[in-house]
Amino acid sequence: MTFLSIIIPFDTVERYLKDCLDSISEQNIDDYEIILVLNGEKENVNDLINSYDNLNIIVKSFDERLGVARARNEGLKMAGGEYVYFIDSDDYLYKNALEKLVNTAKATHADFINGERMATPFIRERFEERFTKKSKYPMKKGKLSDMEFSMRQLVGTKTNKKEILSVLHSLIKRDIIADTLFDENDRFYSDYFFMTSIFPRLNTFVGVEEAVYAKRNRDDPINLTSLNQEDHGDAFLSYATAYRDVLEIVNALYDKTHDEKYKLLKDEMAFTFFDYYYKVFGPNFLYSDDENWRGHVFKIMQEISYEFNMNYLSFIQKREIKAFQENNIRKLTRFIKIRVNFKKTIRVFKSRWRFKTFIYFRYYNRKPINKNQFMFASFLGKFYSDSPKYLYEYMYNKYGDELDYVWVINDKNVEIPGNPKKVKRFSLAYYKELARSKYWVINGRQASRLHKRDSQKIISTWHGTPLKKLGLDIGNVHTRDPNIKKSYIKVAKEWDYLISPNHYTTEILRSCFAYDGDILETGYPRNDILYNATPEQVQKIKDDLNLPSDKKIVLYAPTWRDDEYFDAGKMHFTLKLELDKLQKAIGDEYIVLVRTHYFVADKLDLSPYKGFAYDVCKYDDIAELYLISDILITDYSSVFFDYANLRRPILYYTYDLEKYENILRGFYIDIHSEVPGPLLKTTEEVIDAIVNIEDLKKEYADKYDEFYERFCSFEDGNASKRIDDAIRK
Ligand code: C2G
Repeated sequence: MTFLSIIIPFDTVERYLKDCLDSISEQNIDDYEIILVLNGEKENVNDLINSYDNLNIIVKSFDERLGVARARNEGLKMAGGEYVYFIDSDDYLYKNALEKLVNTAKATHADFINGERMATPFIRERFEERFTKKSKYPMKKGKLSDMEFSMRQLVGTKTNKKEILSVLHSLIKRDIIADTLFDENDRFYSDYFFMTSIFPRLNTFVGVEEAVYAKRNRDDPINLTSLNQEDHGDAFLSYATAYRDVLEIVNALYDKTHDEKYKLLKDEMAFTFFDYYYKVFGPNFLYSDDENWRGHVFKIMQEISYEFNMNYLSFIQKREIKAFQENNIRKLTRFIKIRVNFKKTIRVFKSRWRFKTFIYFRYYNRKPINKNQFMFASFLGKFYSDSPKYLYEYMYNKYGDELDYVWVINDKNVEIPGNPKKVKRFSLAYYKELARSKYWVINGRQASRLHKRDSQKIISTWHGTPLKKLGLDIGNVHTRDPNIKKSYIKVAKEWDYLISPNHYTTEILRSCFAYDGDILETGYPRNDILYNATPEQVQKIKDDLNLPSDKKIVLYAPTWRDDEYFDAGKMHFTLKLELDKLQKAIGDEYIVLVRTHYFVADKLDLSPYKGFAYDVCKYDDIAELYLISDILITDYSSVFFDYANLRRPILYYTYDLEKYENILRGFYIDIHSEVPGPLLKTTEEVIDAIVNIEDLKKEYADKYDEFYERFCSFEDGNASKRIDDAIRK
């Protein structure tokens, strides 16, 4: 008899399945079968599966989409192992995680063996890297018994509170499961009822330390929605309701059997739930004015409140829980208010940004506004560049000292004509100037915690004609903030003018930010220079950069990848363009300027290509780089829409097109047929294109004209003037 059956339901996202299978193949286990249930018609996945000839995979395919419960049931029907183990195809295991469970099973023959599940927004490599650094993970057993440790993980860990009784990452004896199945009608909570059904039959529990399962945050293709992403109020209600129902089942089991394990489980569940209520939903209760919702929550909380073990609670917490039991909403609200305000006050003094925000709202925002003051910021204060730069220069030339100007710039040594006041983003001076500037000119989203005052105006220039999906149009946003989409809407509501370079962008901006304010279809100030620059100016840019004058210039400006995330606003980037080959092939005639996206935090080492490849990542203004270059290589970055104003050749180095298009973002236009240059997959193809650039120009001439007409025809070097006319009217 096989020892272990691993059941994996697969719906979409092959790359995730690859992570999953890779992580299993790194476990040192034998005597197992992997039952992979393919949910719907899959073409490429077979190649992937076939590449694992070291794994014993049994594939069961279905033509229709089954849903996770049905897929697991199909797997269960085939599972012949002594133990069954469930893992989702988009999750993966930390090293040795399953191996540890299996070894424990072999040593103890326990009915139920589990390890810790951790939610993670990271791609696999980053997770491991981060996990290794953070000593506080995984859970430590401390004084807990095997059973307590196992129960705690069964109910939810500190990083993964909203999972009740998950079936994931546990070895369960096959004969105990017998013919129990998942409820196929229950899309979200099928785990709970499966677990509570088999629970009475489980006698021995073992929790294994440092056996970690990485649960991929949010973009869960099988369960589709995660509680995290739903509306907070509804999420809480469904969560609380499920909790109450499961608690009821466990309670009934305890009443019937007086078996200690049910009491343990119940206490753990109530404890986890209380923690969640106290930190997240108590405060929500306070802020909600939806009486219906409050009524429901109150009722459910009242029922659950009797389950809390009061010995674990503090004096204040006990009184709050009693308020539920006494049916006293007013008293409850008062308690929550006191503790929430107390916590807020403490927090203000605990972190610098909170303190500054506090000063901003309470002090600076009550001072008069300077109606002649403009505050400009580009790319989070990282650069003096983009449309804010060109609008500023236009206004400064026209109005001089009649107006007051402030620039948000993190490096105060950056030279800015006209000597405006410079402030570092999020410094105290920044908040002060923000509060008194009548106009904010920004090229992205302002921080959502800042609100402009009624008479302030925000001119949002945005920063590019979108190719890749933006804001609300993105299926799954890869960040750690579950409410990011709400924040997009809230932030855009504060804008007074939004600048658009073409009709196409206008429509997208309306939908991706649900924006219904004024849109000025003026073209981009940042592109004015592409029409107005003199040959002397262009030469000066080259000279300032110390570039050889006898070589032609290729600018390589790729965008960032949502999954290469390692910290807020910081991304990894791996250079896939093989510069050595490029240098060999075109080095006599060309040099290459390499410029990564401003989110990318990795530093490039171009020293091996000295005299051929130049690092221009820190150069402020990419428009100036456009002006000096003869060819642009990009991928999915909006840079090519601007570059097309110069009518110079554009190549697309899209080595990861499939992933980017289908998994990470999706595009607004058909990149395969609508862009004015070739999509290239390898360095060799890039070289070939550059060598034959004259032929390519001819080949793409008509497409380029069409493209120019559609995306660049508003531009004529006067966008800044048009904006100034409109806002100063
Ligand atoms: N940029 C740059 N260097 C790069 C890439 C981008 O200086 N290597 C600048 C360009 O001005 C570009 C802008 O940043 O237009 C936006 O970059 P994108 O690569 O398009 O990515 P993103 O910041 O996600 O902007 O609607 C705009 C885009 O769709 C979203």
